[in-house]
Amino acid sequence: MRMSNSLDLLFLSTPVGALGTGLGGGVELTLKNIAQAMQERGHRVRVIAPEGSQCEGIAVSTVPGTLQVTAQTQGRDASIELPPHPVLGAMWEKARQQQQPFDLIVNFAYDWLPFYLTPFFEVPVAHLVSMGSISEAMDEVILNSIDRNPASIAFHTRSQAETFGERTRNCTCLGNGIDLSLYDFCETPVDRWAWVGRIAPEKGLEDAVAAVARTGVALTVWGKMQFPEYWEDVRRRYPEAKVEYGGFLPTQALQEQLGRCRGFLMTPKWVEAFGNVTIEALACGVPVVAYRRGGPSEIVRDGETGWLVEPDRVDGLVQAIQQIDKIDRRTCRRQAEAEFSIPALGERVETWLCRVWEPRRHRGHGQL
Ligand code: HBI
Repeated sequence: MRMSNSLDLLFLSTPVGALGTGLGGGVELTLKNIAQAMQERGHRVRVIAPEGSQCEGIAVSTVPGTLQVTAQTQGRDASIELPPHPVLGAMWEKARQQQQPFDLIVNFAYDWLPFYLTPFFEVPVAHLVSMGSISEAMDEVILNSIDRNPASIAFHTRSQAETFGERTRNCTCLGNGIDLSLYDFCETPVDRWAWVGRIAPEKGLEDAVAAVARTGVALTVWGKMQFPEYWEDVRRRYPEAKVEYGGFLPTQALQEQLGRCRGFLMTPKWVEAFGNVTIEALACGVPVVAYRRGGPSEIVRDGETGWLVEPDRVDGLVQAIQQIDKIDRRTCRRQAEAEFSIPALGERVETWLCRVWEPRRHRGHGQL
């Protein structure tokens, strides 16, 4: 459905890192791709993000301040904390000051403050929740927002939404999308497997290394080296595994390397909200072997574009690795084109925002 009139959209980025540094993880690519998708559909987008942020082709205004601690390292009973001079507070103060000309604000931060501030804003605020349930405090503020305005909260996948309980059952699930023109289909792979993601315990790298140690295949790991001691520990536990670290690459270089791989391993220990790297692999024609857990389990078509493995079963990973040649690489690319292109994502996001947007009702004059 195409909107008769175009929207002025204000996107608020994650406060854990500047756009383009990789510190924001998947949500950096998500914000960039949704901004691109909405601009291609004739809407106007401006982004507010931490100092140092860059996002080509998108108007970004940056604010200084102390970065927010990442929520997934805080534990379920963690209190909500704001450091001195919080960039999160500065971003939302800027949004408050600049909100008037916009039809909608879209929040990409997985933080308490944006959800709490929503009813204080004159412009409607929509939230794209970028991770599964992590803490009581975040669950509470997200579920209260759903009670107040169910249309305003969107997730990436059903399994991610379900981690917050059944009160999310009517919420929109957007999947995700990538610019497929940046990903080249590779017909003939080399004898190498790939693992891509922030190198952090919730990503379960140890299982992928255990599986390649048992199959003898070569594995390259690409992504932000967030916890070097975790990397060293995994390497020490499986000294015989043929594993190398390929660094944190920008999309262009990553897709070149990733595309040549025979298969892609996804071994998340947490419920991955989506797993952008899953569709990046498919876009290059690389079959995906993933635990049947979270986002990837709703993306991979078992036996067609990869194999789904019982969670935490390394022997299941080993079997899938040994059967990877049964998957047709062209089918992988075709699924990415059908479901995960920028236009496909744009269609889903526009439909969602239509439901949140409301014609700016004439506001009374100071009525209580
Ligand atoms: N933690 N506090 C906080 N805020 C975020 O926006 C955030 C985070 N941790 C991880 C994260 N965002 C992204 O890497 C994921 O949402 C993809």
